[in-house]
Amino acid sequence: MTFLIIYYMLFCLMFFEDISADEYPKFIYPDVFNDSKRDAFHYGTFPEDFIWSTATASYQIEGAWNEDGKGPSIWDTYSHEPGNIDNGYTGDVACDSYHKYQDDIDSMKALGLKYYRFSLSWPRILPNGTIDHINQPGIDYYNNLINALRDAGISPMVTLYHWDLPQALQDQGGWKNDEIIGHYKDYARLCFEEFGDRVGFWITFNEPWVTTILGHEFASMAPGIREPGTTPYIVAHNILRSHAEAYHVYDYSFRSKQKGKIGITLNSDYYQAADMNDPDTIEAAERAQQFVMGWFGHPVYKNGDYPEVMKETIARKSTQEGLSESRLPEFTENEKSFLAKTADFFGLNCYTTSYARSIRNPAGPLIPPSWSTDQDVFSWKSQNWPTSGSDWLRPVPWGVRRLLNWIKNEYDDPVIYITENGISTIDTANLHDQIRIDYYSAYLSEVLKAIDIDEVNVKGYTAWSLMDNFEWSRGYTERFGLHYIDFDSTEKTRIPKDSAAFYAQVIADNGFPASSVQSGFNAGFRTILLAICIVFAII
Ligand code: PNW
Repeated sequence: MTFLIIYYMLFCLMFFEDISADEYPKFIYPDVFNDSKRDAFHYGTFPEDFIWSTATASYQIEGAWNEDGKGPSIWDTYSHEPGNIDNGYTGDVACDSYHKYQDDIDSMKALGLKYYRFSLSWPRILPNGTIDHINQPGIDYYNNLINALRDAGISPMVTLYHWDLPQALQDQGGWKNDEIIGHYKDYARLCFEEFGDRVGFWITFNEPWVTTILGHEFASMAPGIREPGTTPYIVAHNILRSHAEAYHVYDYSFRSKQKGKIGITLNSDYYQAADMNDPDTIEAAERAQQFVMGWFGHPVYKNGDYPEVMKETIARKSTQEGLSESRLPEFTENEKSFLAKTADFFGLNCYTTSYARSIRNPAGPLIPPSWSTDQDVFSWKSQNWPTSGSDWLRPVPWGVRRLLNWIKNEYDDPVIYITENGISTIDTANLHDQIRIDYYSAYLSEVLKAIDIDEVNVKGYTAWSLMDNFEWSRGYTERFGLHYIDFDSTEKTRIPKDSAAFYAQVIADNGFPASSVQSGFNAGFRTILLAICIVFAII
């Protein structure tokens, strides 16, 4: 009789386990995002040929800022200026990847990665920015890195410009001076010549919005210029024209032989209308999206020109300000056709979401004109959303799915590679980063919904970042890495966090196959129960 009771209890327990396994984990952030239609975790696998990658950038990891003939970049200058970076940190040594790139590759191998996104330091290759002087040790460094990656079975995705402009070019006006277009074109051609036989993916620019707005309006990034109103629009204009030059050089002189792809990486929050019943608010959210992503996306992926709403708004305000021309520069017809459709894929960096509503009483004449005020949009983040180590970043998983759909609809269904996604924690030696596992789980589940349900053409995903690194103005206080680094140590050992094991499993499984619904614990536990039941049954 006792046996029968125990047997029955065990049987019930097994059944109960089964149910709870099916339910788990339904919501990653159950207290905040628990709409079962919108937020339920989506199991499944990614397409067969899906690309899994991690990313870094030259200034954030390399160190060796003045070694082997490298010229200074605007980030060397900016970080050496007291007061610009938290705690006076610099990228002088950073992760020391200039010397320890093999350690980076070893950690990629442990993750099971087949792709790695990194950037080239322009002043390491061209110390004064121009091809008048090529720094051979710089070329050698990237050749060694690329060859070692390929030996490890890892394909490089190379960003030409991730913000570390040669200081010598900044001294001539940087992105404000349109002579930079020719220099960028020369630099790009040299990189295709030197490395293109082994590089399948080229990204011309990383996040031009950051260079233009954070670099030239807010001054919170190098070159630290605060000239709102016109300068950011000129900077963006020159970046776009440079992008088009690089695309055509590749297309005309290298594509047929090297058979790679070339695109650009744009960043944006998803802008959610704060009131979906108010047309004015919906319009404001769309306007914000156009001012951030459309600014660059519209010319490159549509018709070589800025979004209508930007052209119209900035022209109108410029007239009100008494200017004879719009602060937003115009492309000539030739430039438009040269710029339209200059990307083989859409590189997307997405981290977070904002609410948006329109500002009904736009800034008066006392407020100087700026990109920020041109939009007539107020945007903010809900205090209810989970937090991170960065004030600008709150996890909002459903936002990435909406942003992917926005891109699909706006730009005629392009191939999309997510070239960055990730979350920060504040500086800590704690390797148990459940916050990062939650973030990646939730975001990847939404990306998979976009692929499976919405048929968005997402072909790859890149985690930012392979390892903790120099987080720009925040120095080493904010950490995005799958690997922890003690920046006070000379070894700078790359130590995997829990999120590294998690990401390795996602890569190995190519997603979240339904069988992984049952955690290892549950599956093991149920096997033992089953065995005991059988023994009891025999008795
Ligand atoms: C990206 N924002 O930058 C960059 O591509 C990386 O180099 C960087 O480390 C990573 O994201 C994390 O910050 C951003 O304020 C910096 O909205 C700031 C913002 C967005 C992206």
